[in-house]
Amino acid sequence: MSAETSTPSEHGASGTGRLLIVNGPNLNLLGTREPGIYGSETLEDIHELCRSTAARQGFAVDVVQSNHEGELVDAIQAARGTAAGIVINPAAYTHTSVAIADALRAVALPVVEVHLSNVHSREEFRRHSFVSPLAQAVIAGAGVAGYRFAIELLADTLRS
Ligand code: DHK
Repeated sequence: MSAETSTPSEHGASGTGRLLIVNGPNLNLLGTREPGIYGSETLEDIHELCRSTAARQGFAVDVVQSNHEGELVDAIQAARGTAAGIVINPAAYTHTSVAIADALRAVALPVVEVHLSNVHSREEFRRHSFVSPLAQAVIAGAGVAGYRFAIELLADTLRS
């Protein structure tokens, strides 16, 4: 698993000013992985976009990417008490993981689900998401900008 933390935001270290950005399997390969579908930006480009977007909104981010379902569950569980909201691209686990959906339900934080590609224009199996029923919003097909939209939406929600 790779995880990083950005500098604390103006909301201080209480945890209320932090967002958790979760990326699932194979997203570590972005930049070289099927660029016609997933674009040419790397995971680090996405992390940087998340940091700068969140900073403009007065939030800090913790980012995690893992190819392992249990590590993603652990990261989501750990967000209870440390994050105010979650942006998640569960990648292939979107379509298979009851465990990730249950972890998101358990922490009961606002969630925005992001997909780089338009999952509804692809194979049939990508149309079902275990996460969507508990997400505040689902952004698919906007490429890396989807992460920006998701953070802006979460920040709006958390301020209101
Ligand atoms: C990423 C993946 O790795 C796929 O398994 C999903 C998602 C779609 C995306 O578009 O970001 O089906």
